[in-house]
Amino acid sequence: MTTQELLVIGTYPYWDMTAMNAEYTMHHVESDVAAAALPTALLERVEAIAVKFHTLPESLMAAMPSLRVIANYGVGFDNIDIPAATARGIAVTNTPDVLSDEVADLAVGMLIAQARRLVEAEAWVTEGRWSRDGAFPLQMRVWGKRAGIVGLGRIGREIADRLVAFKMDISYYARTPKETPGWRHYDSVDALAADVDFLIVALAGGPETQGLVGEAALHALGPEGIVVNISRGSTIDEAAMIEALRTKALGGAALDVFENEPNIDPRFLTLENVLLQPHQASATRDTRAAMGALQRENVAAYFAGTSLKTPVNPPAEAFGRSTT
Ligand code: 8YV
Repeated sequence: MTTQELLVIGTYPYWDMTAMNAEYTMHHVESDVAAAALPTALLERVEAIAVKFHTLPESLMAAMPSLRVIANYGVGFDNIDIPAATARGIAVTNTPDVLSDEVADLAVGMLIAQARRLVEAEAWVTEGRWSRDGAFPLQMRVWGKRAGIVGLGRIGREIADRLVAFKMDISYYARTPKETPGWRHYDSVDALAADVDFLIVALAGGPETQGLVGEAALHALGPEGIVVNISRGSTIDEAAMIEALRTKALGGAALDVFENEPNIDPRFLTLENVLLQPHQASATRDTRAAMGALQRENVAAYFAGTSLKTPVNPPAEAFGRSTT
């Protein structure tokens, strides 16, 4: 244990807790609300935070004048007020790349599960309907269909690569065209949705992508279409999606992310054309171990005064460790 102090916010696997506890004087709380209630003297001297899943509002940053680095567990950092952190000279880091394949795997799995109704098909067996009622109803083909990827970042690209192996025709929405093996670029989500069978949302969360997949896109996708979301609940207009699913204007949805997790809109539970997952796209032991390790590498780089591994706001060089 060193005298370097680390404020750890959130619920971590034991291996991360053990590692952080071995490397730092660790102050652990389960939430940002609990962090705000810590003794003032502690908050005033802590330079580094490791946060998982919880929000990090400006009010907490304001209560921590020595804070210089926030290491986020996760590639998405919409839980952190980045402009406020930048304005206060606080570096923010995330955990990209190490989870892209994992998230892409789940996206493809969810798409197949929804199109082929794997959950209902299993119930058909376990509830005795196979012997009682006969064959399970015919379902939708997956391979060879037209896929639209909304957001061709690291995760979107992994999803597209996998769908190529399913002989799909790939189109994507991005603000600017990317270098791809001939995939079609759209600068409008609505236009993309009109031209595909499956819409897979892989956008970064945050104000810029809030409701980017709206009612028009969901209706354009249509009664035979399926939307898959492994990004953030905020990227799809959730009320419009629930209504489109209810009226069957949209064929189906496979969702790993929601507004207001884990207290999701109860109307989702009344829909028969959805596959609902508990925000688990990156949640394998291997990938979560890699995410925790990368988060700690960022904290260690800060305390060593070296470049942060994966900074998300202005250059790590701008934020030296305080010498006081
Ligand atoms: C995690 C995620 O579930 O990386 C992300 O952005 O959404 C997920 O990998 C999240 O970080 C909470 O632990």
